[in-house]
Amino acid sequence: MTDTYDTLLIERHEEGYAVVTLNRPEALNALNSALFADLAAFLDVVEHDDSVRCLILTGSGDKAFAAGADIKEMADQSYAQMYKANFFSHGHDRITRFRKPIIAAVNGFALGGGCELAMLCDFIVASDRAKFGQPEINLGVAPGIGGSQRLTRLVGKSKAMDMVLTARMMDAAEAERSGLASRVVPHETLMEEVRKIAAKIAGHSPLAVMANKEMVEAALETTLTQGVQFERRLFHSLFAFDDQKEGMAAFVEKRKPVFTGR
Ligand code: CO8
Repeated sequence: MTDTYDTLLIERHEEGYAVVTLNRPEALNALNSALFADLAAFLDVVEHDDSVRCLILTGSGDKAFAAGADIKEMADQSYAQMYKANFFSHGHDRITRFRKPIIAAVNGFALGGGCELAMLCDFIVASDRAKFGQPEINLGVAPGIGGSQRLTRLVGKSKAMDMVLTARMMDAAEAERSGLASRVVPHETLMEEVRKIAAKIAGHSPLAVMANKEMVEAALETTLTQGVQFERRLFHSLFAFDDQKEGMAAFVEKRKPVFTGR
């Protein structure tokens, strides 16, 4: 397996996770079609690779996670070109179909498409230097990779309106306070902290991890009653797996469980 991409750096770790680094530092990791194609291709590769049970997504360099969609690539596009290519929908949809957890390690600017990409991940751990924003209005446009919807669900209407209409940036502390980031850590220890989180997730039963992710995702798409019913049925189904027997037996026997993903 080569794991070689023009726009991504891939690092696999024996604890069961991989670090995916957006690697266009000269453009503050701006997201272009090639990058989304690479990311979709890598997700295809690791979706069925049992040695990778969690991903970390981060940006190269010290300044940005991603400073947005690539403005230079978009600037001269016509409506017909955008419509025909269904611009960025493939990348967006591929990420939403990915069944293993993705942690966004936001190491600097996460603006426009960069903020949207971070929100497409399962949760965001921010460096204390991170800055989040949806500044598309400055360019005469608007969010286009789900930002108006996901930001509103995460931080509520008032803050989302404030962000998209004024283009102001949120710092890491406000992002955590508002529910956009799950944790803020010192910039210098961001990757160390996120690696620990990824290793912890990778150590759980991969089936239980998948089910937990699926349940929380359902909360955004269903009524409470439907969501609780979905959770209950999925909970019951976990009793079909060896990992449930092992997890509960290990607790009773006061030992560490050995999960096999079966
Ligand atoms: N696209 C392309 N290039 C970029 C981008 C970008 N989004 N952001 C930065 N760069 C490039 C700069 O052009 C510059 O390149 P060069 O050296 O060749 O001039 C290099 O990165 C460094 O950037 P700066 O010199 O500007 O660095 P500063 O530290 O001065 O500023 C900022 C950092 C504040 C992050 C600044 O770069 C900035 O404002 N960037 C643009 C932020 C932005 O507007 N993002 C939103 C983009 S639009 C978007 O994301 C829409 C998403 C929806 C797409 C939907 C499709 C369906």
